[in-house]
Amino acid sequence: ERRPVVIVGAGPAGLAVGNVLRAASVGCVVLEAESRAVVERRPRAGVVEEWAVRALEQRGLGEGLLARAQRHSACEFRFAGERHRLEYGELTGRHHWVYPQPLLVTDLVREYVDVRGGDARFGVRDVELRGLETDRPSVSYTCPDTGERRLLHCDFVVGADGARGVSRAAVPAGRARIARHDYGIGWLALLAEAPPSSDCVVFGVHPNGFAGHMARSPEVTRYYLQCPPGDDPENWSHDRVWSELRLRLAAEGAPPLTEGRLVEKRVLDMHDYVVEPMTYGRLFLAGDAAHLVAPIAAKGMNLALHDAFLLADALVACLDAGDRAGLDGYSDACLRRVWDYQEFSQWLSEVYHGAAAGDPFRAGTASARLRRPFTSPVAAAAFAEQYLGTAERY
Ligand code: RFL
Repeated sequence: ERRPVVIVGAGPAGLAVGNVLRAASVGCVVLEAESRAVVERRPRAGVVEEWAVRALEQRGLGEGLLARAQRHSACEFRFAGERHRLEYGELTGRHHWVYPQPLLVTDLVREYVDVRGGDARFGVRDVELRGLETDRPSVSYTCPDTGERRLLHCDFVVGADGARGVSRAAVPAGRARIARHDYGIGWLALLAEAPPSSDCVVFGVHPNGFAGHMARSPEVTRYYLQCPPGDDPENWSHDRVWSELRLRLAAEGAPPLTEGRLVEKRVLDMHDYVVEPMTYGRLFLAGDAAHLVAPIAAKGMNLALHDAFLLADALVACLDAGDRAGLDGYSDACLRRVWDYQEFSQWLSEVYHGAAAGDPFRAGTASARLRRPFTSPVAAAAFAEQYLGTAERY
């Protein structure tokens, strides 16, 4: 079998690429290790930046999001028993959209498979990439039902198989640099069957550690609690979680938290990596396969979409018109935004975690950093711009 483009991974990155290629009538196939049902249900991100909303809309992929997402225009920091609200919508004229990742992925799968007639093969195993440095790369995999081995010849491979995929590993050592950063902290990521307890995202900065509150839907709220890296989620009983959330998110005049059953409870070890360049021969990495950004500033899915749209346009230009400029500039263009977002996450991490670092000097500087946007309008505007992501390209 032959297809111009093989896409490995049906997450936001792979599906966005597939949709744009289908709209341009470029032949492609998406190979996904999980079933369609699993991919459509995996809870993760929920914050989409305005430029990404516009980019989805321009590609005919924003209908579900625009109909159902909540538009947010402010966030709130709580520290020293006080509430400080940052109206980023007023400061920049731009917003965040809260739309759970499973809903976006469901929209993208439906559009790709059911509307645009795209070829997606779910449940495939043992994906292997070959000949990436030649003009005739190929991808092989095992079929879920028959156990038969299949081979796909192609012109380009899109490695969009996330942090634990095989694409990144197909780049030989010495052909790409992997820059890593470990925050040395954990976050207990929680999903509660409880309505949000605020109309906006809330960040609690407390000597016991960071706590976060993020609406996901009228019925479900995501919470985070800073914890030691590698901590066992079983150490966090229902009562311990809610009493720690109440403590770390306490502030004068704050409405009480609405408790609910915890339907997800996992510890994330907060770390980042960046693969440079994001290409190797005819392999183009996109999304978490190329760069992981700890969920400190809710950037990961946005970066995945940014890569995907750049890459899809570049592939169409190359395959339709023989124009390679987009593919040649792909890695540099993505990495500018990637490093910008990594830097902001690192900056914000100190705001969140400095108070609990056990070091009075760090606690002092973190507190100064935290207060600055609430005392200087210029600092507030700078924060808002980075929090929302630059609108530069879309
Ligand atoms: P994905 O979504 O991981 O999709 C990769 C797909 O590839 C499949 N796969 C394979 N398929 C075939 N063969 C193989 N060998 C394969 N190996 C893997 C996988 O099954 C999967 O379907 O990567 P993609 O598309 O790059 O998208 C990245 C985003 O999912 C990720 O950055 C975000 O979820 C990060 N993130 C957040 N990002 C935001 O922008 N805003 C947020 O609010 C936000 N919150 C979060 C997050 C990530 C979290 N976790 C779980 C780390 C909150 C959490 C808790």
